[in-house]
Amino acid sequence: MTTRALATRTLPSACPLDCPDHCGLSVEVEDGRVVRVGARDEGNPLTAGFICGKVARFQDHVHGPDRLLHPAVRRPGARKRGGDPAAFERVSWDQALALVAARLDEARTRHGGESILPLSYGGSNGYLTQDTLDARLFRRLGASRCLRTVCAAPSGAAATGLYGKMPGVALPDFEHASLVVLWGVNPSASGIHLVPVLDRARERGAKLVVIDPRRTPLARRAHLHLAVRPGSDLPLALSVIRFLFESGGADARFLARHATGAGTLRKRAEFWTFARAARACGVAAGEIERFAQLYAESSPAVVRAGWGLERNRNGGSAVAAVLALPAVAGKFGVRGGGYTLSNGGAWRLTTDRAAAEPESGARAVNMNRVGEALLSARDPRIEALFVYNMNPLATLPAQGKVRAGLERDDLFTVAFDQVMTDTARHADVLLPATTFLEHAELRRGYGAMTLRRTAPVIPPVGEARSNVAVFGELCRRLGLARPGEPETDEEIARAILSTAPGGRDLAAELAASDAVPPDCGASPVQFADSFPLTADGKIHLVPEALERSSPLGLYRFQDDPSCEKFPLALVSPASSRLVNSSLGELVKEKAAVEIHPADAAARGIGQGDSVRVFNDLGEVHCRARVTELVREGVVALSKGLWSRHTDNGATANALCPDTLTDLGGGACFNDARVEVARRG
Ligand SMILES: Nc1nc2c(c(=O)[nH]1)N[C@H]1C(S)=C(S)[C@@H](COP(=O)(O)OP(=O)(O)OC[C@H]3O[C@@H](n4cnc5c(=O)[nH]c(N)nc54)[C@H](O)[C@@H]3O)O[C@H]1N2
Ligand SMILES: Nc1nc2c(c(=O)[nH]1)N[C@H]1C(S)=C(S)[C@@H](COP(=O)(O)OP(=O)(O)OC[C@H]3O[C@@H](n4cnc5c(=O)[nH]c(N)nc54)[C@H](O)[C@@H]3O)O[C@H]1N2
Ligand SMILES: [Mo]
Repeated sequence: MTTRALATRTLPSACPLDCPDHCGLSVEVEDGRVVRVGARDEGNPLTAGFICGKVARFQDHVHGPDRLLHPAVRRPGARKRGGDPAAFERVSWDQALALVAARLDEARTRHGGESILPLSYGGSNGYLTQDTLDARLFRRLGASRCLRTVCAAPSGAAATGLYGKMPGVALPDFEHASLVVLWGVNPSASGIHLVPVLDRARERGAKLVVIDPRRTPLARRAHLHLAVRPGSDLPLALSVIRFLFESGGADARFLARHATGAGTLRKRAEFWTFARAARACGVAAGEIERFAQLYAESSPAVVRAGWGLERNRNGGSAVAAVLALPAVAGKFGVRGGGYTLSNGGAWRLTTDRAAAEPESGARAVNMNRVGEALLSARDPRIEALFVYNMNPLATLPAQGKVRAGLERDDLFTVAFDQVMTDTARHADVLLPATTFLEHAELRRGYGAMTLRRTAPVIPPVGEARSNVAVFGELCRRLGLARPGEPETDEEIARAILSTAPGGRDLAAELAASDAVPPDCGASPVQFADSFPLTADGKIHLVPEALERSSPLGLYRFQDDPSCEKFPLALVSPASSRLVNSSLGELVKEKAAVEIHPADAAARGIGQGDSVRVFNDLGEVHCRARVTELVREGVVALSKGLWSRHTDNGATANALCPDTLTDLGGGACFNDARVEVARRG
């Protein structure tokens, strides 16, 4: 037998997964298969040189045994309970789409469009894969509107209210800072390209402060680590604001010129002495004072706010207070000074023209309450659920309710995904989706300030189809397509790019260049190159809209929900193995809950013991990892785990309440309060 050397081709791509970094990728392809994914240096200096361990094995996701290769339908009579992955039989695309179209049409005719609920979030952050033809389909059907609040809703509300989502300090510019504050963010897992930048800053003498209940890898190297209790960032930030005003560290001239609401903010912060903040946060008052002084005296000082601080009852006000810090202290106007949250707002592109259909006035369903919505009888009841770009059973709060909803045998569920997820196992119809290596994409980073277009590097695996193809076809089958509307990837991309303000021809720029920067440039200095995008160009420290929508008013602290029965706070942060729940099929090891030695000892729990983590919502059976990496009173279990990763199939989300954040209707994952006990 002769072996033929296969030609290897190296093709460019870019990662659209939900991560700030937006890596350029170099993909090696052999015989239509991806064999290696590595870094590509052009276009985004932030990510040059290396990529994360997850995407470095993306070929195992693309060509792995869990990949959905063809459409399938639930066998007649096969119940949903238990989510048996063998309950499906293969059908053709024509059969699958005919069935989906018929059932959507039937739900609409018999119960009204609102009986249909599309459910999607950030599986791909690409512009083409969300809010384009899917929006056209569901808006024209009059379907219930899904509020995408599972992440960034409180942060987004705060950032919009205070600054109109002003672009932040570019991540490579952190190198110029003399103080970096990592607030509720763990770049070592969730955006790894910031780590070498921080190393360089430290080599130049920069100080690092980390505010996190866990001793993250960067907290271990920090000059100061404030291991706050989850949900207590608001008092912490307010105590620093109070200090700045009282000690002369507030920049009165800057505030007078660029901000409104400083007086009200000052009043609301007055109560928060270091001693009071220390009690709320569970850290020493002296440590808080050290931080406040360091912040007051350092410039350039940059705060990297993450998403860990938003996922609780005080999340919106906490983010607002943290973002107010650089305004109060006058930290803007120098390279490496200011704040960074999401830079997604640097791109003022919308998908409206691609959808070609205005948002409908149909009822809104907050995705954090989807379990509740699926189980409630409210009029009309949800009869058809269409899940795409999301794995809600693994990622939404109140997992018990979500599971019970998905187990409804009278609910018609479509799961459109790349692999057999926990959610997909409960579907009536499975539709196989392409990955970004198999379809065209257009994406901006939300950390890196770059926009890129990518072409597929391999043909679709099996019979997988792209979101654009599937939603376009469903529009046609349901008689909802209209001639002349954008339909192809190219037409949709052009429609989106044409929404660029200021008459920029982004399509032409992207044709000529690998990656293009936003209007403010790829490394703007705040208050030199980028200014608040609020209506009057000012910072609104107490925006009226936020004041009205927070339950107690902005910057008012709500106490910790722990109780005697459930004294431990459970946090469920990003892990370096998964992107949310994506790639979970590649993780073979079982999960462990991290618990502090003192908390473990008090419960007779030893290293590696089988434990039960529980509260009134549910319980998770897994191993214990006894470690000082979590503070006392806090336990940690990664987000995004699949049912296969625990002994009883439930994950952290089974313990997370479906209460909502003070702003934006966001998820309160880190308000989960639990007890842990040894099993067996
Ligand atoms: N590898 C990997 N990268 C990812 C993701 C992933 O799943 N895996 N997810 C992506 C997405 S969607 C997002 S939103 C980002 C999220 O990434 P990050 O912004 O880093 O957010 P989290 O991982 O949720 O939490 C960050 C840190 O906040 C801490 N924390 C928890 N509660 C609190 C609190 O109340 N106050 C403070 N100060 N800290 C708290 C946690 O211990 C954790 O170390 O990462 C993105 N990048
Ligand atoms: N306990 C706990 N849970 C959390 C969090 C937490 O802090 N704690 N954080 C949350 C956060 S930050 C977020 S952002 C959410 C995210 O939650 P999800 O949006 O559910 O994100 P993923 O788990 O990555 O699931 C995305 C799915 O979309 C699929 N997909 C990817 N690309 C495409 C495509 O082009 N077409 C189609 N049809 N499908 C595609 C992927 O295969 C994957 O199964 O999870 C949240 N869940
Ligand atoms: Mo997220």
